[in-house]
Parts: sequence; C-alpha cells; structure tokens
Amino acid sequence: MIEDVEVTRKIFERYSREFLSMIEVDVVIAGAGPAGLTAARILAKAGKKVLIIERKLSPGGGMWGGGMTFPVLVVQEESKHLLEEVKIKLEDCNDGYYTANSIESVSKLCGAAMDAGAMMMIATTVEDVMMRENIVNGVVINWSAVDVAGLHVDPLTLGAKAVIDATGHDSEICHVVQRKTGKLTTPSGKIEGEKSMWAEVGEQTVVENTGEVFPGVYVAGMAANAVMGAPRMGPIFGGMLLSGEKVAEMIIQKLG
Ligand code: 48F
Repeated sequence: MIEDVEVTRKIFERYSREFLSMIEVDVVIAGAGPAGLTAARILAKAGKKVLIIERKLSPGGGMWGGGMTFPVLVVQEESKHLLEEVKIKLEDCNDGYYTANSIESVSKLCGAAMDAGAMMMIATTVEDVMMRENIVNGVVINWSAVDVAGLHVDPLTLGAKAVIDATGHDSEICHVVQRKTGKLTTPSGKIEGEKSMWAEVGEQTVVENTGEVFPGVYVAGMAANAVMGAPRMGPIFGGMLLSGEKVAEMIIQKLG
C-alpha cells in the first residue's frame, strides 16, 4: 500500500524536475486557447522548447463552450487541415464550412500539443514581461490563486526567446508592454481596441494581424484583432487556428 506522504513525494519530485526545465525555454505562450494550443503543437513539432502558461485550471479558453454553450463550432475550408492533423472529426456542411464538437476539439488540440512535447503550467498567470535593452526576453508569473486572493506575493521570472500573447480578447501581454513602454507596432503605436462582431472580416484580419508587435512579443488569435482594432467573431474558429499556425511559422523562421 502506498503511503500518503509517498504520493506527495512523487508529485513534488516529478513536478520540480519539470519546473526546472521550464525556467528557460524557446517560446512562452500566454493562454491555452485554440490559437495558443495550435502554435504550441507546431512549434514543439519543429523541435522548439515550448511552455504554455494558462491562467485557468483547464486549457481551451473560449473554445470549450462552442456557441452559447451548445458544444459545436464552425470552421472554414482553409483551416480544415489544422483540425484534421489532430484527428478532430468534421461534419461537412457542403458549403465550404464544417462543424466540430467543441469538447473533442479542445481535448485533441491540447493532447496533440502535449504529444508534440509542449509543456504547460495551469492556474498560473503571466502578469508582466522581462525586458533587456528594449527586447522582451521572458515573462513574470504568479499563481492565479494569489491574484484572486489579492495576496502581496512577489512573482517569479522565466526566460524565453519569444513570447506569444494568445490571451484572447483581453490581450493582456500587449497591455503590459504598452503600459511599460508606451509603444507597439500598431498603426497608432497603441492598442487599437477590438471592434464589434463581424465574422467575415474578423476571420480574415485575425490572420493578417498575427505577428510581432514589440521586439520579442508576438500576438496571435483574438488578441491580434483586439490589438490591431479589428472585429470580433462568434463561434467560428478557423481564423484562430490559422493565426496559431502563422505565428508558429514566423517564430520558427526567426529562431532558425
Ligand atoms: O480566449 P481564448 O480562447 O483565445 P484565442 O485562442 O481564441 C479566441 C476564441 O476562443 C474566441 C473567439 C473565436 O471567435 O473570439 O474568444 O485567441 O483563450 C485565451 C486563454 O488565455 C488565458 C485565458 O484563461 C484563456 O484560456 N489567459 C488570459 N490572460 C492570461 C491567460 C494571462 N495573463 N496569463 C495566462 N493565461
């Protein structure tokens, strides 16, 4: 029979080993929504050391709930390969669009990212970035519970060659960078702010808006439209996946 304290020892021994290997990575991805999970899978598959940091207990972001908790989402033809690569079952609507189960989609995007070698911290919030000579080269993290409880506890810092803001509508990493530096590579130099629902435009611009917005900081997924002043969209997710793919390819090219 296993002793209770042995369970504690096994958990702490393994996670302390894993935590040590998370201290310096190639890419930190803030946010485990569809964009972050897709980027993580592609980067890890390309041999990059990837760490996803998710504020909540479970990954998935806005994808879990499909549309208004009906667990179904819509994707378009151009993004089909990103679902097929992780074996998500698609129903063909015969008009260039497909539907998928949102719970299956999150589970498989997450499983595939981890199978590819991406690491993940949960219940952890990225609250700031580390910066040297005007280049972001890491993130500052704390337990989400510390944040929720309003405790005054100093955070810890992790190093990364690139940081992806995949925090969705709130684009939290870009807000931090704007607050600390006053400049982003957006048309106004500041966060432009998300526009109202317009799926057709939003799905296209979310891919166009994906990219580096400050040296070392990339924006992907809904955060890209929020930062660049483009519309939101409803439970159509192809653009999020394509944005994750684009940011991964950009970083692979940059890091070599
Ligand atoms: O919101 P989210 O799913 O981002 P996404 O990948 O996809 C957007 C869609 O879900 C949906 C949409 C589709 O039409 O518009 O909204 O761009 O996932 C963002 C994740 O980031 C986490 C948050 O809990 C969520 O799981 N997050 C937010 N801020 C932080 C964070 C932070 N500071 N540190 C860590 N995680």
